Amino acid sequence: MQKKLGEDTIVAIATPSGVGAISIIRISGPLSLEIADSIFIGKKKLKEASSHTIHYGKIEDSANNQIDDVLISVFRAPNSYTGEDSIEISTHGNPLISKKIIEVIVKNGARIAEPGEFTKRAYLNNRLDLLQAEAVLDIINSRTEASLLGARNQLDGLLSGKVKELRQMLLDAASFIELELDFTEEEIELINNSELKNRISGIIQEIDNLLNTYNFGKLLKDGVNVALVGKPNVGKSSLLNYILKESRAIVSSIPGTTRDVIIEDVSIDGILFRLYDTAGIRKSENEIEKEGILRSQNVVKNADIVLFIDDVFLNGTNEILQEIATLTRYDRIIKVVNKIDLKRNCSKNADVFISAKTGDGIEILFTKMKEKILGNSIYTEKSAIISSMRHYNCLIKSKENLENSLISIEKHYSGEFIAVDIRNAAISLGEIIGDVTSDDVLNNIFSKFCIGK
Ligand SMILES: Nc1nc2c(ncn2[C@@H]2O[C@H](COP(=O)(O)OP(=O)(O)OP(=O)(O)O)[C@@H](O)[C@H]2O)c(=O)[nH]1
Ligand SMILES: [Mg+2]
Repeated sequence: MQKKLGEDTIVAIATPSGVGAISIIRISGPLSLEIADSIFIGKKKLKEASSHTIHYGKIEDSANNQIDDVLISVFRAPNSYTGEDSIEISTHGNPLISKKIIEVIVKNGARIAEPGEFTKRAYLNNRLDLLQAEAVLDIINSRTEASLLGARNQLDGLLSGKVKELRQMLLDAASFIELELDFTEEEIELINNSELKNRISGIIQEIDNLLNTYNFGKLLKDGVNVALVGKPNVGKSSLLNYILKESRAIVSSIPGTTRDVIIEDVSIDGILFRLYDTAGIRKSENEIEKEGILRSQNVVKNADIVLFIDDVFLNGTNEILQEIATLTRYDRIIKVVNKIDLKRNCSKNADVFISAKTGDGIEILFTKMKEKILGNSIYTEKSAIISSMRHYNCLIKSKENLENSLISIEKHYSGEFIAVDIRNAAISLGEIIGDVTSDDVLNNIFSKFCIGK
């Protein structure tokens, strides 16, 4: 797709709807300054203002009635977020004011921006690559420190840098092969097959490393689903309440207290965990309880981590553990024994012993939960991580092409075939940063943004 620049001037409110100290209206496009001048009464014309300056004045409607006094920031192309001439108008934070101002701006020649259109323009004007544009959305939507850091790194170009580096290595390899084809008469070998295989295998390894970060990256971004399951009365709801530091779920000594699934988010060391407190699992004839137990089982199926909770007393919990193991992967289960305040030397087999009453062992439980997420991934704050299905699919496509090229080398096919596979692999990597991207992909990405971004 040809990158084409926005020809019309767009406007939108950039701050959340509702009442606040100030609201900010954004205008971007070739007529930004002209349109702003047609409604703004200040000391001087904005047309004459230099970039990155702020101006105080009043905004009037078409009948010369004053709407508000405002501050206007001027950003001139190409040094603005979108890369175009842009204006930001700070008004008093009343939605009626911003609505009126946007109306007069539209009357004077701008049109209302589509969701994400400012960022789309930034991308089309090469202010950001596609990965960075997507990171802007992630930054806005991040709800924990960890996901914010991931998005921040992506905006800073950590992942773009990695992808570009791999793509360049592929293009170099393809060029060597193609160059060699030009010299076939002379029998010149610029790069021998085993060297080529090594290089490609090395790149596949790097792609695999990125692919391996996907689960982790997605969990950081979307949160980790944690099921609290076990027999009735073992203290699942008590544990939920302890972690949340509030009496969220009803706790009672009567088995079968919880029926509906109770869902609460909590951030532990910057990672978002979504806790699901569920109905205790047992054979029950009660219709409501039976429905509750069915729901518990569904929660287990969708959980990233299953806290299988038992207490120091109960026997015969193995049956339930076995049932749960049919609903999830065994390595997702953490076996927890609760109520150790009542019986110190419990001989049960578990990953962690806790008391939801005193809080004993709960820090260790948190550590185990984090270990389950981090797994073997070697994650440092400066690791390139992928968290989007789109990026994952592009990497898979690239890897498949490279694997084909390895087979072609193995079978001593002509260099043309090999080069085509390698170039295709490079194109798939290019799609991640948005070198070649269809309108559909772009629309899909930017439609997820809010208006004004
Ligand atoms: N001493 C002690 N009592 C606990 C502990 N955890 C829970 N309890 C008690 O155990 C009983 C059951 O606790 P709940 O949290 O309601 O148990 P549950 O697993 O949610 O039970 P259901 O919702 O019926 O499946 C209550 O009387 C709690 O006060 C603990 O660590 N120590
Ligand atoms: Mg309960």
